Amino acid sequence: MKPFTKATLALSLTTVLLTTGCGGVKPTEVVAPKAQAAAQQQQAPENINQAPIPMKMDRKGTDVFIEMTAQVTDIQIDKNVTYNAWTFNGEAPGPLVVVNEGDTIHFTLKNIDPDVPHSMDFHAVHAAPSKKFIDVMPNEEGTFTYKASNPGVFMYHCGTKPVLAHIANGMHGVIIVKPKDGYPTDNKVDKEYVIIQNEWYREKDLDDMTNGQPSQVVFSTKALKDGMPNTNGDTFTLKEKPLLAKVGDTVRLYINNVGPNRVSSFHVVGTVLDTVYLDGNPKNVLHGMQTVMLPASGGAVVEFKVVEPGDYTIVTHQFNDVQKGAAAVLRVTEDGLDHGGKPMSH
Ligand SMILES: [Cu+2]
Repeated sequence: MKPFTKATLALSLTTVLLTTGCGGVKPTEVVAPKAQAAAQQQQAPENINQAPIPMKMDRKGTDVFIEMTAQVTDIQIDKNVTYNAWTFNGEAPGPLVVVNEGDTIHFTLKNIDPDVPHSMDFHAVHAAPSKKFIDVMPNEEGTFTYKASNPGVFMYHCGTKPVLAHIANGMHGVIIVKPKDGYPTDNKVDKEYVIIQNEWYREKDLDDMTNGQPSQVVFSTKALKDGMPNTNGDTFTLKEKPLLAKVGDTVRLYINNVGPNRVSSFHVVGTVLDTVYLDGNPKNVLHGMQTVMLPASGGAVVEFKVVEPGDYTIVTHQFNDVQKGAAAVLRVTEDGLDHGGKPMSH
């Protein structure tokens, strides 16, 4: 893949220099030594590939302790394309975070990327970004506390400047804040999955991210429970390994479009979205929607009944993005099991 261009390198290194002023965990560490050396030599840091470190999550009453790791890890995004991504925990999108409305989140970010500062911006919280979304320097960690007071399906992302580079390089994910009284339709739901849309540009090419078009637009799913599928954002996995449901099921999808740039026109071919909670808030309820628009970072909970066996394609109705990969298949069978066969695609 294409390495850093000189221009993007210069920008990202300038950023290292600029952002270090606004408060790392240990302000004495001003610039990552390797990045400084690279700046002097006008060379990009060498690609590294750090093995995924799982997210840690612990609960004591309504206090939730979450530890995530910013790391550089190769992610397969297309059949023959690997992206040397900036990630949370070696996944892109990052690991799914699920908390309850009213929880207090004690969030620790460990940054093992040896070259670049990273940070965490949770859209689910009220917090001063200049205090709680600040950069964590390479090989350091920072802990931040905030309350999850609003239910919903929210984006999280690295907020280090230039934010576009950090999100487009893979530092995005979803946090679900479960409503304290649940959703009015909870007892009707038989199956539930998470679907996330993101797009990929030329590797670490800030000019392409800023002025170009994505090379891939992709869907992924994240496990709500152990044993459920958990994928990175790629062009093929959710077409080749369909999500499953049974005839008569009401299916709920927690959806989010983490962008960074594209809008998603979320649509499930062959169904009407019977109930939609915009941004996943039970108060934002809509009925009978064909397509739900997800702005960059926007989320929703969508529910629909599947009445006939067959393959139902999940798309963004912006079909140029489907051409670039954005489709997944929901396979509906009489018994809810997969009996094989090539899924229908769009
Ligand atoms: Cu970052």
